[in-house]
Amino acid sequence: MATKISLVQGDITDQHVDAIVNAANSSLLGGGGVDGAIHRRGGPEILEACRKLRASHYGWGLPVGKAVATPAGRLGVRWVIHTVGPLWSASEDRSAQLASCYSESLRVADELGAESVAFPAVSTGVYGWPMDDGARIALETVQAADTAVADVRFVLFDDTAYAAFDRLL
Ligand code: AR6
Repeated sequence: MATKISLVQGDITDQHVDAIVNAANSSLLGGGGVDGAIHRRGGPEILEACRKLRASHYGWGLPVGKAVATPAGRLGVRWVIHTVGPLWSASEDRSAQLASCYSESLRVADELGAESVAFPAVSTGVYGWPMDDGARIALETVQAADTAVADVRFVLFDDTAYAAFDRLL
C-alpha cells in the first residue's frame, strides 16, 4: 500500500494519530525537547511503562536506532513509539543509525497495527544533527519503507525545520 507522507508545523503532542514517535534517549526515562513534551503532557503512565521495559528487556538501555512502544497516557493517541537517535558526529557517519530510527519505528507501528504515525525530526535538536541532512534521511527512509502505515506525518517545530522538509518532499 502507498504511504501518504505529509508535513505539519507544530507540536507533536497535539497530533491526532494512532502513534507518535518520541526522540528519546537510551535511558527511556525522559529528557528535554520532544521527550520532555511527551512525558509532561502524557503523564506518569508513560514513564511507568518505560521503567518496566528497562527492567524487563533493556537493562542497558534501548540501543541507538531501535524503537519500542508504550501506552500514551493522557496524550490522546494510542501509542508512543520511543526511538533513540544518534548524536551527530562530524568524524563518523551515523546515517544508518538515524535511518534505522525511522524504519524500526515503522516496523513497531506495523506490529501494533497503527495506521497513522507522527514523527519529529529525530536527532536534529539536542543531538545536533544538521536539519537538511536529517530531513533527507527521514524522507528517504520513509519513502523506501515497506510498511502498512497509511499516513506518515512529519511534525516540524519551527519554520527552518518545515522548510527543510518541504524543499525535499
Ligand atoms: N514537537 C515537535 N518537534 C519538537 C518538539 C515538539 N514538542 N520539541 C522539539 N522539537 P530533540 P534529539 C524538535 O532535542 O535531537 C532529549 O533530551 C526540535 O526542534 O527533541 O533526538 C532526549 O531525552 C528538533 O528539530 O531530540 C534525548 O536526550 C527535533 O524536534 C535528546 O533530547 C528533535 O529535537 C534527543 O535529542
